[in-house]
Amino acid sequence: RPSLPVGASSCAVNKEGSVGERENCFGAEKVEELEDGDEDEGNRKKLRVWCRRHDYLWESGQIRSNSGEKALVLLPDGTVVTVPTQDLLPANPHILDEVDDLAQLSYLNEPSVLHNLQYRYTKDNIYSKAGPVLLAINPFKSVPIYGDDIVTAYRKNLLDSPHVYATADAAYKAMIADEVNQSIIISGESGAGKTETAKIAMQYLAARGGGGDVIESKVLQTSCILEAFGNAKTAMNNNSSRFSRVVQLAQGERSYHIFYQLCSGAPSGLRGRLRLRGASEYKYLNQSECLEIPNIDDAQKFHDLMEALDSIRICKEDQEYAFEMLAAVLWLGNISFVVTDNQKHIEVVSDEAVTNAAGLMGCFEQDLILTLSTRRVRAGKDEVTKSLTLEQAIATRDALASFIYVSLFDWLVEKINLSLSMGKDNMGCSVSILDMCGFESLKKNNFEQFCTNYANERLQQHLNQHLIKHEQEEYELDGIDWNKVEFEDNQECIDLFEKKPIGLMPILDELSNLPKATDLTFSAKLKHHLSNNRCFQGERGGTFRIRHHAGEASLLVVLYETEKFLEKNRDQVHSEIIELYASCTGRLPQSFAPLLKQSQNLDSASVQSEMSVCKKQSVATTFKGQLFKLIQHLESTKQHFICCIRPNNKQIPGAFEKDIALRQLRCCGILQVVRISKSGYPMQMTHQEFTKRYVSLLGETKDSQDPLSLSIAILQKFGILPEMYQVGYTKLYFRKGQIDVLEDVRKQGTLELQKCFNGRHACQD
Ligand code: AD9
Ligand code: MG
Repeated sequence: RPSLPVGASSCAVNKEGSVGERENCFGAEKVEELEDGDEDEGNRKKLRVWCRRHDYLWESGQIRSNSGEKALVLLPDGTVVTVPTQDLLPANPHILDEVDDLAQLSYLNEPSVLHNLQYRYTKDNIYSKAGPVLLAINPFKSVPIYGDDIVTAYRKNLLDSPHVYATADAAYKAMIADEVNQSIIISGESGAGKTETAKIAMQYLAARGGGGDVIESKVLQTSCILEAFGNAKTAMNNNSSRFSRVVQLAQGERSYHIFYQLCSGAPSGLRGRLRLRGASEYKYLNQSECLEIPNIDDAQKFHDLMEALDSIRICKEDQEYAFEMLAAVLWLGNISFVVTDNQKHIEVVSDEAVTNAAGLMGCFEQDLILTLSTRRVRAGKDEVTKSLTLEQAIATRDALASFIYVSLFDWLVEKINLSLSMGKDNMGCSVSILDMCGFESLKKNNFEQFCTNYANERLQQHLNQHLIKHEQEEYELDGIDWNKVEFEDNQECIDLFEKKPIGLMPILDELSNLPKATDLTFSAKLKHHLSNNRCFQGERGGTFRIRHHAGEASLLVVLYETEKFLEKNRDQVHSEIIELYASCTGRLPQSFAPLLKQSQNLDSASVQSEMSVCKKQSVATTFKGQLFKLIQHLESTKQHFICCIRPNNKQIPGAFEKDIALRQLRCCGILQVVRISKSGYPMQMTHQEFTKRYVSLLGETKDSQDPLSLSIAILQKFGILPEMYQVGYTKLYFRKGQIDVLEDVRKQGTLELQKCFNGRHACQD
């Protein structure tokens, strides 16, 4: 029987799955007292192990001999290598290669988990369970595991292998049974598959709960519309859920799909009315030298979009108004300026861009020109008109374009919600699906990535707290026996963003309020105040780095450039822009009257001496507030988790790169989640809840009996083994599947089952 010495403080997860004392990161297990019945060579048993060859590369092998500190290992290619024993980890027998829940692995360590997931992935088993979490590994190709037949199979419990359908089904059933709102939280980096997963979940819920084809198809069509207006091609994902990219694009990326779809798909009548050209003729679209996405037909997509808009009953007139606004945005981008008077003044070049933009918006050309080139300024009691600098004029033009796009998007969402709720009573319970823009680390990262990555840190913290921290804290507080699973959470990184007064966001807001502050003074201030922070590294020349998903295992160092951080965070909308938009005769501007009014009220309270701008909360602070509300909502629901993994950075099928997958698994603390699930108690009820639910199964009871003794009596009567549950101060904690038998008896309540059970009980006795 081979045995290897172990480090002083180590201990292992044994084959029964009990957890040792020290497991603070992946791979804390050591090869110890292992016996492998899987392979037999005569009488000599060979121990299957993983041996670390490079940082992430683990190779499988068999131990030939070991001398304590080192072992001779036979590799699959026939070579025998000497490996220090600290670089060895136990491997699972082959029979476990394909288990669909990582909790079923005997040995839970990095290489074993990766091996299992990769093995399954190569067989197109893209879904696996990690305890309570569904892991979804992006196949980057179509896999035949969706559609009506499979929906039906899950609905009828004919299939129960891990699947988004299974998760959606669990949420749906729990909503009906418990009358509690549910949520499905989908996390993962950019391109990991969140939006696709959300659509698959919607497809299932629409089929189950729609009550008719109409609502089902409407719900599904909304994705097509929201993606056209809210998704864009990025370096990481050709269909990335993004925000704020109307006026500036990084090289190789695209603006929102809808612009390209409109340019290539609009029928000739519409083209004429919108004075539309090809995408390559618009500056907002041609600046990034990327107009097309391989294998995507924008014209066809436009056709699909029109069908989707029809199906959710957005009338043709409204559709046309929306397209007018899109064309107005594109023409605005083509408006240019000339500098006159020794660089002091600018003038708007009077060309077709101005004419077309004004025409489409429904305002006078002269009004548009004035808004883009001048500003009213207070001088004492009087108001004078001042010419803008070139930089200010460009910023005003871009702000107007962004403002129109945001208004359009909000209008669209409102229309969709109206259409979906039509004639329906919305008082019932709900299943919410959370899909948001995923973590990004590009060559150049800016304010957008800053906000997106912050949101992902917050969501990650929520997941960690829910799945790792709270669960264990509860066990401890309720006084049950528990070996703690250690986990280094990302609080440090969250603090770096939020901590007042010297976190990234408070400093950003402070400088955004100072008219003279620049992106360079911002980065200098960050460097000055945050140099000692483990997650931060200030640099020269307006850049800084953040170590995301903080922790020793963190590999995610992202470089941010502060250029335009302050401007984007301020997102100033001058009162002239709002006035101009409100004066437009277009239907869309008109339907924004309430929003505009609100902005103007804010504005009148804050006319500044230099320029009149709408003083409002900064973008980062507003975003943070929305995020908090979102998390609060999630906490008020029963939560289901799906973690999407991107197996490679090239968006190609069949390539499972272990280091890339591993980093994402580490960030989500997947191994810790599985460990807790394996040795934890997924089913919990207070003594009172338990008694209320099952006391009738006892037959006669005495009034004087308290909930705890009643609970124990029920457990004993039904033969639930003591090692399968624990009694806390307030709750009872059950291992997986332990109360199923009680549920069966309770549900069916038949004498026969009771008799049958009594028989089994007698047998056990
Ligand atoms: V982002 O944070 O919005 O940038 P997501 O949403 O995580 O990102 P998305 O769902 O858009 O990623 O998936 C990226 C691409 O992967 C899709 O366009 C599909 O080509 C591919 N994908 C993802 N999931 C599946 C799937 N279950 N089946 C087939 C998939 N292809
Ligand atoms: Mg997405």
